[in-house]
Amino acid sequence: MDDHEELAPTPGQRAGKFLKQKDIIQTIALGLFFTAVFVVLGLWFYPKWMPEAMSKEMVGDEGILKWFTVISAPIAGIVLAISAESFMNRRKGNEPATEDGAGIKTHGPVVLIWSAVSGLFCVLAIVWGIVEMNTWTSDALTNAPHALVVDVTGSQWAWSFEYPSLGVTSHDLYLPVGVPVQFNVVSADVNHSFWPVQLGVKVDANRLETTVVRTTPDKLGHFDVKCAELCGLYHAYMETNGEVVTQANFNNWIATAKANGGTES
Ligand SMILES: [Cu+2]
Repeated sequence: MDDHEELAPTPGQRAGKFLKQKDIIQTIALGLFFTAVFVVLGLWFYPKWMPEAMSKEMVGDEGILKWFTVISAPIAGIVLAISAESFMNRRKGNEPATEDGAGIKTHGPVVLIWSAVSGLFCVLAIVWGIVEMNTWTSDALTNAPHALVVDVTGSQWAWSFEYPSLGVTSHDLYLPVGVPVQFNVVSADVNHSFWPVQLGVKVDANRLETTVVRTTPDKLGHFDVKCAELCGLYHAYMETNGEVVTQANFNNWIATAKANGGTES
């Protein structure tokens, strides 16, 4: 007769047993592998495909994209690992299953950890966003008195730019390098979204409501101006040319536009 009672396994023993299973070891290994792949993609590969940063705002935007790829890598990694492991252990052949597999049960601690981690990411995203936005706002306010004002109007399906202090209107967006710029964005018809890509700015263009957004281009060269809000049939073609030029070239451009009666296409 056995007179000592069988003790229930401790949480440590249960975890040890769980981690010794072949499919669990494989899943963890795959998870680490996929995580490493996503980290490499986030830090090395994606940045090569990102548009050139031509303002501090764009450098900030790209930094956020990069780091969010990295911190979400383990989540994508583990989800992909579980999918891959399930796929590798799928039933093969034509014979139907003779019995059901083990049922999936709710596991309190896992639900708790998963919710806490997801919640933490959301809080991190919100705090990061608020800090970035505050930095931009205080920079913008410092720059506001000597900013070049450009009134941006979106319409189906073109952008037009008016420089009220200079008496010039254009369909191309010319900006002098190193000069803070304030865009007053509005729409003449439906909702559009003003997106000078390389300047790291994207803001909705609404009818009857002006939205102000600011940046300072710090690199010479071409940038793309697009519409980022589905606005009708030719939305995809609603893009135009942007140029960051030297102050001298900007002055020449303005002078030429004025000589042409204040409009430059
Ligand atoms: Cu559009």
